[in-house]
Amino acid sequence: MIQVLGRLTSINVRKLVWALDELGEPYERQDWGLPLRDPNVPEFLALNPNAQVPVLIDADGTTIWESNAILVYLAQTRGALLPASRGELALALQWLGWQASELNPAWGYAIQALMRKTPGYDDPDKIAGSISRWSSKMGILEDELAHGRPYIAGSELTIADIALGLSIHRWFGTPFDKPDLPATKAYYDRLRERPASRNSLGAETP
Ligand SMILES: N[C@@H](CCC(=O)N[C@@H](CS)C(=O)NCC(=O)O)C(=O)O
Repeated sequence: MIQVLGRLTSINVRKLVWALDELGEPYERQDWGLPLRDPNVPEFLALNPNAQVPVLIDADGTTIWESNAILVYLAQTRGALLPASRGELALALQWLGWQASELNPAWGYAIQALMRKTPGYDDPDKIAGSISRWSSKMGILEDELAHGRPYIAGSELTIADIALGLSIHRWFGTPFDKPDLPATKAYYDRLRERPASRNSLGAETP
């Protein structure tokens, strides 16, 4: 059976859980990651030298880290959650890459300050700067979603929607004054209606 290594409080682990639930694939999950189980041990580092979760071990022993690469692997090996047309496939991969390289880095300081309440993250200018960068990226997503397609790459859910959905869950779950993003809210509600998203978008930790 597929093994998922990573705590469910991790946004990146929840990507895999959601994708596997969409695929109807049974899996076992182990609670690796701080504070539950320190990944800085030889047993874990042999699987992922970055000491980060998630790691996926497929039934045939194939072992992968990097959550978005794992999403692509699951979609390709199971023949689902990626569009068949080249144009839509490119769009899905575009938004998948954007989620990791543009959107997520924007919230770094704000999440430490407002969600995790990490000591030392209390500089009002830095909090405001992070919120401003985060809001600006969310504005890009809002403009795209305002075009009216039900999912980011077309009419069907793809792995890009899973990655974006988790980032949006974090946006709505973090306490600060937010600009109104009606298309994003409608998209988020659509994603939350999917039974397979419950274990991921239903999580209290944004
Ligand atoms: N780029 C990596 C980032 C992974 C990552 O940042 N994982 C965090 C949790 S979200 C982690 O492992 N933190 C250390 C820990 O939990 O012990 C991915 O997308 O898989």
